[in-house]
Amino acid sequence: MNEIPVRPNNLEAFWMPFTANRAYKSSPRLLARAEGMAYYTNDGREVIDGTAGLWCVNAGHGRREITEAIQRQAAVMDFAPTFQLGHPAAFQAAAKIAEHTPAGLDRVFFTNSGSESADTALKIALAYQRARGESQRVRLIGRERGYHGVGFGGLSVGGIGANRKQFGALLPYVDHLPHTHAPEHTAFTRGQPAWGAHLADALAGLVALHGDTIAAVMVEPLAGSTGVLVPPQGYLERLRALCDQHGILLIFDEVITGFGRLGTFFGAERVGVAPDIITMAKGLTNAAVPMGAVAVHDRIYRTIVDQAPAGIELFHGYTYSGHPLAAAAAVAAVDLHVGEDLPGRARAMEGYFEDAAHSLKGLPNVIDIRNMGLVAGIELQPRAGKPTDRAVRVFHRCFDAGVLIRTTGDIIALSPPLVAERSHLDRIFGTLAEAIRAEAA
Ligand code: PXG
Repeated sequence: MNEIPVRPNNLEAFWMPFTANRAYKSSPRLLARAEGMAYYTNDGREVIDGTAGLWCVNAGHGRREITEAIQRQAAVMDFAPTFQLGHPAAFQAAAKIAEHTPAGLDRVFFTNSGSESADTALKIALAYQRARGESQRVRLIGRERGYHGVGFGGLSVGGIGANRKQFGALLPYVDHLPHTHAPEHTAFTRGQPAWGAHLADALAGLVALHGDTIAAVMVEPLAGSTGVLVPPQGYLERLRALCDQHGILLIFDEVITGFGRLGTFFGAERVGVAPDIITMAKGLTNAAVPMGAVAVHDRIYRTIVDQAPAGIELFHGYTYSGHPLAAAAAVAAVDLHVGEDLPGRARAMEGYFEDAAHSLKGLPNVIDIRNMGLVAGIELQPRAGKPTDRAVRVFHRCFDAGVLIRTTGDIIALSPPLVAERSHLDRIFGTLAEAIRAEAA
């Protein structure tokens, strides 16, 4: 059997994603092993995982239930097409997911990532509008600072300038709502800020501009990778009402907020707003095998499928849609979420987590702290003329002290596995506080 190399001797061939390749390769940090709440580096150091990998290992690392399900499935059947054929695990996984989606969203399309889920959801929205005789609805609305992955659809609807600027004009017929980041009104709010519901009214402005040509609006209920933007009270409700009023589909990108992160199975439940379509990935398999999915309202499925002529109803899909290993992992992951009530654990830990996050108030350069569920954003004053530098240095200090955090711009994002105990949170926030202090010294 081939051993996994602990110390690769050639770092050049792997063009690393979203990475400063030159800086990384001149001073690499390698992870070798993971278990429970921790990673272990290739030189054997423990690093407490304050970010659930990349917001995805919600049930904690190395869950035997998931690993064994994958092993069993690999031994029985490595691959089976889901184009015109099928296999039991994919149907089982879809049915299990549908048990936890908001009422009606019980048709599940499988993808391999959050990016593919975003593009799939947008395509389904367009196909739906066309199938119901509204083929003029070709416009897709996103939001500034939204992140929906890196495919052309999700990137176009997404609103992160840095991610877009290298790639030309992107999709036509896309427009954006304003973002909801407003520390001048909401700094140090616990949970959903009272200020900002009116920002949703920008959708009415876009309807005035574009008339009945809008197919769908896609937003993250809580925006994660853009720096933890918690939805203002009433904001998502207003978006929902405007979508209903104007025949527009509402898509929630729940790639981060799905699978317990906000203390409910999906974020929709926590915020009390039901979208028409939900995209997911990450926690769906606890990240043990890549998989994404799109949960679609039955009405949309029936409109596209039942009204189509005999034959293929939706010309879309991936070789690996519902891949047996991923489907087996998803079934096991959903079972873990239910069996261990991971959303309930997150809910029970939220108060302690919130207090710990807000205990950083008053530390040097901390200009905002925001939180919801087991997500916290800690915003630092950027260093003059050197944006991101302060946060990156805090990241390195934490990593060297045995805690993994995530930074975006000068915002630190924390999203520990939902199995975190108080002692882990103490260590994560204690180490972070030290690092922020040391960086100011
Ligand atoms: N939607 C949302 C809301 C996401 O957060 C994607 C789509 C894309 O998923 P894939 O599987 O294609 O990467 C994401 C991914 C970070 C970070 O540090 C966040 C993501 C990915 C990598 C890093 O915030 N989110």
